[in-house]
Amino acid sequence: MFSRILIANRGEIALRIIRACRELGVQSVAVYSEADREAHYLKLADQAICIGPAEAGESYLNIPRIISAAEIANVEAIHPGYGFLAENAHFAEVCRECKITFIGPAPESMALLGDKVKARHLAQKAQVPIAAGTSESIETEDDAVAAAAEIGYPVIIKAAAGGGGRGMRIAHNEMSLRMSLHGAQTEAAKAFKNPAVYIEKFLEQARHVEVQILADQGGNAIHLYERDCSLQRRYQKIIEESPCPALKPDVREELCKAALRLAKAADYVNAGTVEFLLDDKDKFYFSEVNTRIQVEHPVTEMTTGVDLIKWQLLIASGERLKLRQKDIKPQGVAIECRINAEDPTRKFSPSPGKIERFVAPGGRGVRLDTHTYAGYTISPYYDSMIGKLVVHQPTRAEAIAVMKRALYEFDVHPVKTTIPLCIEILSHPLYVKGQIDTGFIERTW
Ligand code: MV4
Repeated sequence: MFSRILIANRGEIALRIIRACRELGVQSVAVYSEADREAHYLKLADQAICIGPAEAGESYLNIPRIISAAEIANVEAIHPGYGFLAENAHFAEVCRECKITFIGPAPESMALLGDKVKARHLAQKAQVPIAAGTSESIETEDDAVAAAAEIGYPVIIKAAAGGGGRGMRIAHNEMSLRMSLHGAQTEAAKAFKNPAVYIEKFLEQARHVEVQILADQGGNAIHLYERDCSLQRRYQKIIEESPCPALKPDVREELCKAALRLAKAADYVNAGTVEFLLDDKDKFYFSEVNTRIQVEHPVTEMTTGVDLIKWQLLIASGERLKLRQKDIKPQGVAIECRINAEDPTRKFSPSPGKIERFVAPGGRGVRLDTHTYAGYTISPYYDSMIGKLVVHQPTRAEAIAVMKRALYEFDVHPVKTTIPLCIEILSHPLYVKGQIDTGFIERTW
């Protein structure tokens, strides 16, 4: 195992990784921007290094500054967390050149899976179903219209270098496709420095189901079953749960096996997530691979009892998975609510500022992952998530009841949060029945 690692991230995930390091006897080096100078989790790390101003481009996204901090602290490895540099294959390459272990996949598998057109080809090769769509990127309106005529409307335009919803456009007919193409290309160019887009059949009212996997450097890979992440708003997840309430046992086995075939075809090493869309006829289609630890990983930790961050460190340090597939026996139901500092009366715009009162919920089967507390000031520079509330109970009905109770207890003031929205969703009859899909939030609120 490593003796010292650097955490190239901030907030609750930095704290989550610091905690795992402490438990493993690994020294942790935190980095921070000037905006995060006062954060309490920095005191829990063995060392903390300022890497620049608040703007992410000059701190958490700045490769030379992160590498300099890693050199000064003499670390063996860097954990990127999620967001920022976590899926940047160039950063992983720079780490390799500097002889620092990147706690994640090889740059080659990140680059392969980061290109969604190549990832679709790989899925086909691995006999993983994909939605009808173009096999190459599309440049002109006429090519887009010809492709859509074959696929059938509605279609969805996706950025080849994208993911997570940015640069996506849905078109229900030729005119809207023609009108959307250029905007999607421009948005993709701006967000990902690559204008390439491709087109897929848009699956309406599908569920977003993702499979958690762990793969070691010796070619061993296991899955840790699925999470249902259908409840999203503008491609931001709000509530995630496991197991997916709609998945039949035989479909679940096929889905998880398909995820492993794809991971193996990509020579994947690390924790990872294979995303699928599941339609109302129990058919699933590969969507993308997330080559990082995800925000919602605690859902799977609760149902399987496996510490995913510890396994990321063990795998990166060269250890083999001692977990076998047959040892993974998910128990009960876990639900996660993301607590964002957002104002629902202002279209959920970020609501930064000082938290004056912070009374955290607790009790049986309740886990709160947060870096915040009374007196903490939420910075306007970074995303608005201030924590994740996760419950684990024997049944879904009990998990919903405990989550609602915990959300009622949770008192954050005067910053506005998504706590009331989460309570509303958990009280909705369709949510209670598990009848949710990717369009549910936008249709209902
Ligand atoms: C789709 C889709 C329907 N059909 N692809 C969104 C994030 C990215 N990871 C994949 N996403 C989707 N891809 C096809 N062919 C639906 C989504 C989707 C979604 C779409 C609209 C509104 C909310 C959504 C929430 C999750 C996924």
